[in-house]
Amino acid sequence: MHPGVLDTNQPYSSSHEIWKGVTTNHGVSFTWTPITQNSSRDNLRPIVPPWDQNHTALLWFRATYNSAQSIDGAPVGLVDRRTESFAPMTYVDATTTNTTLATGAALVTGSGTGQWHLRTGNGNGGSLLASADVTAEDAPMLKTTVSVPAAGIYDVWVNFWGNPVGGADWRIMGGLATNQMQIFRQMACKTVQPGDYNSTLVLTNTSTNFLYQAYVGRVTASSSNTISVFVDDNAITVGTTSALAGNTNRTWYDGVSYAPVDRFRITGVAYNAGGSSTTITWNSTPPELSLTTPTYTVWKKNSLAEPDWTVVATGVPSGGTATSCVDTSANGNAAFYRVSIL
Ligand SMILES: [Ca+2]
Ligand SMILES: [Ca+2]
Repeated sequence: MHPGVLDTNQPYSSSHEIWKGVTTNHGVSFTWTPITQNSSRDNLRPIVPPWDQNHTALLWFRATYNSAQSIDGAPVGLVDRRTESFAPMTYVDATTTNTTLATGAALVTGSGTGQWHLRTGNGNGGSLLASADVTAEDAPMLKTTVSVPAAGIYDVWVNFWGNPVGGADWRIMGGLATNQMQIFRQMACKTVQPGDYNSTLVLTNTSTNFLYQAYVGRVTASSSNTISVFVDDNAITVGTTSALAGNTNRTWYDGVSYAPVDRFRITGVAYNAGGSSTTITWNSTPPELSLTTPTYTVWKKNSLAEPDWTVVATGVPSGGTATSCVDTSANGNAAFYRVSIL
């Protein structure tokens, strides 16, 4: 999926990017929008495996492809579920109040080797938890516990900082359980996009380092309405020696993000008596966050006993996280509506 022109939005390099092409005339022409952009590594070999009409996955790998025998890369992907709608992400800063050692012991920051350092003047909330940022070390695993608005299902991310220039390989480990820790490197993760959040975040310091997000999974919050996330540095050794590496593979842990998993559903129906119309509103996925650019069809029955649904509107594009349609045939009598994705 390449538009046939070189991407001109490249602050770091002319990396390979992935584009979405939409055709309405069987391939005579396409409208291209970027799936990836401003990448510091190449995005290669996209595939869309067969799934079903309500699910689409796009998988590829981000890599420096030196040769067929020498690749430094990571498999990444996006999953579209039409039964779910996008909800804005909430950021929670990691502090010594909501973060302890994974053992439950208090987090005591300091300058000692093997200890998390409170690095002030960077990140959100005015500080970061840093490890291996100067000297090689292995700081203990952390546990951050955040409160969510209600019991339910949430997608969860760890936010860390990275430097996309060559030679830097900042990373973090994260997971929802101590035995499910994954390594996340900035080169394979997405930079935080301000439009995805319900608050304003610090995204960069002097355009050198950037805030990244690492998806750690989906969790069902209990009735106590808390989510626990485990975080660690990634203490790696230099080559085949047992000496730990530092600096270039540092960890800067900033906080945790979550977003409720909301079902695709009608969220509001309002009858406007003066204008003899009804406004139907549903939650939707913003077009820029969708792999498939869905459009919606609104249907109506005046009685559930009627054999067929009547189309009120079709081809309605997503208006963002919420989309509305006005039924101008409303007459004040009872009506039933449904919305479908095409
Ligand atoms: Ca560690
Ligand atoms: Ca912070």
